[in-house]
Amino acid sequence: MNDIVHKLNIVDHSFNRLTVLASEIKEEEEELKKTTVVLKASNEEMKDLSVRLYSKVDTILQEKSRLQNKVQGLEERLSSMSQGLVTREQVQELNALRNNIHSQEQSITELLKAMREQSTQLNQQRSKIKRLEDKLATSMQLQETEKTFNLSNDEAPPLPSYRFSENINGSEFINLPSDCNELFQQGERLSGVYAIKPDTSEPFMVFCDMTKGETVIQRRTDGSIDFDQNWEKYEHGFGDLHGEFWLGLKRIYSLSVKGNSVLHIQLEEWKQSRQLFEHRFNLDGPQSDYTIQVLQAEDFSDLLGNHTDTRFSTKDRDNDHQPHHNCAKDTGGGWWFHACGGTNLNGKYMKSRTRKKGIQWRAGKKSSLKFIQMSVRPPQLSFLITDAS
Ligand SMILES: [Ca+2]
Repeated sequence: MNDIVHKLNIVDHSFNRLTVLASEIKEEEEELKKTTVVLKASNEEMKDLSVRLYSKVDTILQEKSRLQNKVQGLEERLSSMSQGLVTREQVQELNALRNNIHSQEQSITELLKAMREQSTQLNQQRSKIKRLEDKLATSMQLQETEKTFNLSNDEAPPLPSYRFSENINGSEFINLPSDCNELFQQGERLSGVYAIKPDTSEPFMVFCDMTKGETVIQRRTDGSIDFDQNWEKYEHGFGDLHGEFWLGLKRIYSLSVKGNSVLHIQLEEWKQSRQLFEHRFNLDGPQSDYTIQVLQAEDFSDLLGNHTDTRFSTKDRDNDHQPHHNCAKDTGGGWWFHACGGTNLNGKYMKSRTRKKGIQWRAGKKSSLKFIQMSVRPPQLSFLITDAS
């Protein structure tokens, strides 16, 4: 019996051990399962990674091949350019140089752009300076003119002409207006001395009356300038543009060469109101001694109507219609004389009302004048004014 009990115990014990073993085996199996899952996942990852690596390597290899081809091409080109004498270092150097040249080219383009802008600004400043220099030259010449006049009262001073600079060419004058009216059309309204350049003439200085945009050709105000001058003076002009002057036949001709110009005369008798006369005229050139043609003379007859088709006369060039007289010599001052008793706005200036040989302007009436201004403008603005204050 004891033996049976002992054997049963052993079986029981064995059974227990088997149970434990089975349990352990089960646990181990569970763990193996988990490990397998992890390993499977790892494997998948590895596969993916390797695919990606292979792909990357492929790309790198392709890139390498492409670069190799490029380098080879460059080397071939460089070697053909320099007859096979170029080393790899030289190739790199040349490439670096090429990059440098490219960026320098860009810098140069930018510099050129900046330079162009600066050049434009400089040109603007240059023309500003030029205008200021012209103004200065004019004022200096006027001062010289005044000095000349103060030194010698017997001779009328020469009118200032446009001063040429040494370093400028003819194109500089393209911008000068052809007359005061052109300045007026451009909006200039300040009366004063300006440089002009008529189409057929050298540039010269004029006084612009900007009331209507006219170029002043003669002015008498106080008798400070002697108008009893010879042909040479009447042809080239004399006096002071700011005071009394005669612009000169040559210049008056260049201002009216297009024909049908308007001559505007303002007159003021002593203790009388100012009168204005306007009329169209043509002026011939030096070859016919500046013959004047007065057109449509009905309201102008007192002044120049019967002077039409008359050459200009001075004391040393008698072109008047009086065979036994020299009107210019008799009355003083050059003019378009028909007869000696007619109008002469260049006659002797008298500081009184009734004197013979004064500035005669009405035939048969011995009245002298206190103020005269003669100015011209182109024909397109012509209109007739016979009386005004
Ligand atoms: Ca004569």
